[in-house]
Amino acid sequence: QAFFKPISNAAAPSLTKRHAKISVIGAGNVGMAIAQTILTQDLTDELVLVDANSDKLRGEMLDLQHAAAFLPRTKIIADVDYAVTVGSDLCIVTAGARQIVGESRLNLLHRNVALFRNIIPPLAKHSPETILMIVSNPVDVLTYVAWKLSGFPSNRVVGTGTNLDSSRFRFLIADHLDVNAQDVQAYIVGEHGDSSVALWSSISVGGVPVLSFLEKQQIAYEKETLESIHKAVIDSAYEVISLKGYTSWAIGYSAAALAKSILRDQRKIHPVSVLAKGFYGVDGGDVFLSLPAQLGRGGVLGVTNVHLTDEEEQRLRDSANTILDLQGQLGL
Ligand code: 6V0
Repeated sequence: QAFFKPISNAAAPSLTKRHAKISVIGAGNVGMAIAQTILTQDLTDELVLVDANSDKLRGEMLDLQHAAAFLPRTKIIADVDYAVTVGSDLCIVTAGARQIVGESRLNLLHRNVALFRNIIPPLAKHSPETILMIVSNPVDVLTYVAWKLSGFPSNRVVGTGTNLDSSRFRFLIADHLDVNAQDVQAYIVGEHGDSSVALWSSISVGGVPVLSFLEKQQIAYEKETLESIHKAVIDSAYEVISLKGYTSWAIGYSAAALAKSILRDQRKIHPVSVLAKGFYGVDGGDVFLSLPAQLGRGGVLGVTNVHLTDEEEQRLRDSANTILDLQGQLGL
């Protein structure tokens, strides 16, 4: 006896109904923060977790499943085998090796490239139409590596890049001016990390361009004050890591916001790592770095034409060269 008595003559469900599937690779601090934000924001019908550590993976899956009574209905599955990701609309890669004390950044990169050789080809094989979102660090270089290893068109490979740096930037500016961070439009572009570029010339609050407002009101502002806010953005990741060991919540929200723009075709503009060749004078080679890009169901739809000062454009090219230098040592 079935629990429900079926409705007689019910029509079969429409096969054209959208069914979204997101796979998160790496069930560590970052992968789980992303997974839980995706669940609470009701962004997908099916959430898949993949990790190399099967016990941790099963534990995380069960722990999330046990919240079913409080969450939008989502099928949560997990497996060490990539076959479970088949037909994903979006694959978010957070798997990464941890830096060993004394290890160089380059050595860590080589280890992460080796991991990506085991991760990206099976993802691409099981979901040839998917969009790849890379979170693992160094995110710009690894987004390039994922693009190369997947053979996907560049609009379907994106790195979370400076989306997180920009949200830290907006928080600090909002805190400084005592306004809502959602009213602050401000971008950090370039490399996610130390050589990132703050676009001061395009900051606005509630539609008011901040720098020209200050100039018109003849309010003196110190270049050092602005630079110290940018420096605080760069330092903030190191500070959180030194205090709690890793960062997770902000990258969780940041990646979920990108997932929403992509899967719901929001066509919002986010500073994310995209193939930057040909934009803003970046022409030294195939390099992924963050630019303000429009995201939708097709992935990266375009890059916006923000006005950059000569100094900002130069810094962006320097940021590109830093990444190209690293990439040149990979032999891909
Ligand atoms: P973590 O907690 O060590 O998790 C990494 C997970 O990856 C672990 O659960 C591993 O078992 C798993 N893993 C390792 N190898 C494989 C493999 N071959 N296949 C599947 N899973 C594997 O690290 P955490 O979650 O803190 O960080 C993950 C990555 O995100 C690191 O590279 C961070 O540097 C990076 N971050 C990137 C940010 C960004 O803004 N782009 C922000 C924060 C962290």
